[in-house]
Amino acid sequence: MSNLLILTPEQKKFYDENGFLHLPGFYSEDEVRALRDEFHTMITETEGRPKNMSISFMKQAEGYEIDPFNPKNVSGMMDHVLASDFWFDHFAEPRIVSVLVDLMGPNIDFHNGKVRNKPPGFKCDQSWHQDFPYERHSKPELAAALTYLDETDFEAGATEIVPGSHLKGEWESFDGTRIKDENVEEGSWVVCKAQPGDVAIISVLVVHRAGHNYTNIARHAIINEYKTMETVDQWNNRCALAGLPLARNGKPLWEKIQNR
Ligand SMILES: O=C(O)CCC(=O)C(=O)O
Repeated sequence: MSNLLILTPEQKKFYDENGFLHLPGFYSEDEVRALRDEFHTMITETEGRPKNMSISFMKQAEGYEIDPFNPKNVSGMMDHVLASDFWFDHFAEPRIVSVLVDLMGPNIDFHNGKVRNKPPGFKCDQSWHQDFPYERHSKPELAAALTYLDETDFEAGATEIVPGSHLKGEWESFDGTRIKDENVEEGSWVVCKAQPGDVAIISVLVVHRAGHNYTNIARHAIINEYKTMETVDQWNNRCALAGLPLARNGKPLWEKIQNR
């Protein structure tokens, strides 16, 4: 009998072997509508937000239009979880926390949350990387949950992932974080083609990169990261709500604030 809360044994095995797990349609159509509505409000009403919710805007790329869903061309936000109860519920809600319990163990804490958009013409210069050197802990027991709000295919900035790369530990980098293209074998990666409401969980050790967006439609995603209670921060994580306990002994701790 499986002790998993929400995932199938096959999904858990896939994650253990590949270092990521794509969960198509994790959010229902109604939930995606609510996510997109709230997201639109967050990226258009950017004034008067908490000071440590930092917001980045991308200059309109030459030859590309502005997507009316993202009229200010917001490319990123750190600590969007401070924006409203809705975004607290999004990272803390039992279903997503249950996924992390199934993948990482019974005691889960929040690590940090951000918005990661790819406006039309977005070029990713971050290259192949593992998240671990950016957020070092005593053990690599962290994972990111990417919630996609748009159809995101190869030419639209899809996330690219090297399956199984987490099993080789830390890869050599040329600047402390980024991995040279030639160290990633041609054809060894997969393109995570996503639909609105899909979630991808990626291990902190899996090699991945964000693609470029060659379309006139902006691509929007939320990236919430989680850690085990047992791994200790060595990065000096000052992100909002870092370390907040989310599950203990295999039980998610928070109900939706908005249902109360
Ligand atoms: O935006 C993406 O597709 C990937 C994000 C990423 O590489 C990261 O945040 O480390």
